[in-house]
Amino acid sequence: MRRAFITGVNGQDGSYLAEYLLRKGYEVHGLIRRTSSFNRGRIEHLHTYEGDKGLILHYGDLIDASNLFHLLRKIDPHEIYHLAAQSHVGISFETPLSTTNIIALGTLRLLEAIRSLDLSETKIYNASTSELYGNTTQCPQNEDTPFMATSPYAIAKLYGHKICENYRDAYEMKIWNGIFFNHESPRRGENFVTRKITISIAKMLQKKQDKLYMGNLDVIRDWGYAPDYVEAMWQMLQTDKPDNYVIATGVGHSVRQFIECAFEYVDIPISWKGKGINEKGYGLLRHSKQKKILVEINPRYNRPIEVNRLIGDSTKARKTFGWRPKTTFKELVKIMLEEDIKREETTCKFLG
Ligand code: NAP
Ligand code: G4F
Repeated sequence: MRRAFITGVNGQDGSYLAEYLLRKGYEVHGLIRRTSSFNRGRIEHLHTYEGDKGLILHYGDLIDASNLFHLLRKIDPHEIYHLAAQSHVGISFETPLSTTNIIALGTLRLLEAIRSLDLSETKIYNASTSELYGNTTQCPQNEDTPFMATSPYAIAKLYGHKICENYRDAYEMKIWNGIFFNHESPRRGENFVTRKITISIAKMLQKKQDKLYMGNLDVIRDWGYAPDYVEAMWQMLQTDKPDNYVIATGVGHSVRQFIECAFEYVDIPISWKGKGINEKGYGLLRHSKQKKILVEINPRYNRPIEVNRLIGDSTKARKTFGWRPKTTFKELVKIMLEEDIKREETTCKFLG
C-alpha cells in the first residue's frame, strides 16, 4: 500500500486530495495544528472513509522542525504533498513575519527533514502559485514567464518555489512545483473573494445580510474548481521527471463578472452606478419591492499592491500528463452558490 503525507490536510485542497488518495487506495497521513476549538469540518467525514481505514492525523506545525523530522521518520511516505500555508494574500500584508516563517522557512524545514532522513525515493509536491507572476505584462502566464512577486505571501512562496528547485538540482530530490492558479469550491475559506460572494448572496436570500462589501472589482483571475486541481497534483507526481507545471483553466474573469454571474444565477440582475469607491451595485431581492444597493465598495478590502490580471496557460501539463479542467466558470459559480444556499436554508430551519 502506498503511503502519502499531506501538510495542510485541513485546508480546501488538503481535504479534496485526502479523499482522492483514499479512493485510490493510499494510506493517507495528514498534519494538523492544535487549535483551541475544533476546525476539522472539511475532513471529519474521512476518519471513517467507506467504513475501513480512514485518514490518519498527526499533530504538528511547519514551524516545528523536530516534529516534522520525527513524523517523517515514522511515516516514511512514498509521496509528500506540501500544501500547508498562511494562504491569504491580503492578510500576508498584516502578518508578513509569520507568513514568511510558515511558507518560506516551513518549506525549508520540511525539505531538510526529508534530506536528513535520506528519503531519496520519496516524491514531493510543492504548492507553488500564480501569485509569483505578480503584475507581469505577459499574458497568459506559463512556466517560462518571469516572476514579479508583489506581496509578502508571494515573496515567501517564491522562496519556497526556488528552494525546491535548488534541492531538486543539488541533491536530486524528486520535487515537483505546481504553479496553480486560483481554484475554488464550497470548501474555500470564507474570506476569499469567491466564497465571500456566494456566502453573502445565500445570506441575503435569507434576509440575514443587506449588502456585500467589496474591494477591487476589476481584477481578473483564472478561477477553476479545486477537485479538478488536486488530481493534477497526483498526476504530476506520476511522471518520470521532476519539473514545474502551470495548472489553470486559461480563462479569466473579473471579480465584477463573478458577482454578476452569481446574482444572475438567483435571478437578480445587477446594475452598476457610480465610479471608484462610490460605485454601487443595485438589484431587486425577492422579498423587497424596489431595487436596493446590494454591492458597495469598502476600501478596507483593497491591498497595498494589487495583482491585476492572472490567466494561466497549462499546455505543458496537458501535453505531459493529459490534465485539463473539467469544470467551467459558470458551473463553478453554480456549485458554490447551491451549496451555500443549502447551508443557509438548513441553518434557518434549525433556528425555526
Ligand atoms: P487553505 O485552505 O488556506 O489551507 C491551508 C492549510 O495550511 C490549512 O489546513 C492550515 O491549517 C494549514 N497551515 C497553515 N499554517 C500552518 C502551519 N504553521 N503548520 C501546519 N499547517 C499549517 O489553502 P488551500 O486553498 O487549500 O491551498 C493549499 C496550498 O496551495 C497553499 O499552500 C496555498 O498557498 C496554495 N495555493 C492555493 C491556491 C488556491 O487558489 N486555493 C492557488 C495556488 C496555490 P488550519 O486549518 O489549522 O488553519
Ligand atoms: O480570493 P482572493 O483573496 O485570492 P488571491 O489574492 O487571488 O489569492 C488566492 O489565489 C492565489 C493564486 O493566484 C493563491 F496563491 C492564494 O493562496 C489564494 O488562494 O482575491 C482575489 C482577488 C484579489 O485581487 C482581491 O484584491 O479579489 C480581490 N478582491 C476584491 N474584493 C477581494 C475582495 N478579495 C477578498 N479576499 N475579499 C474582498 O472583499
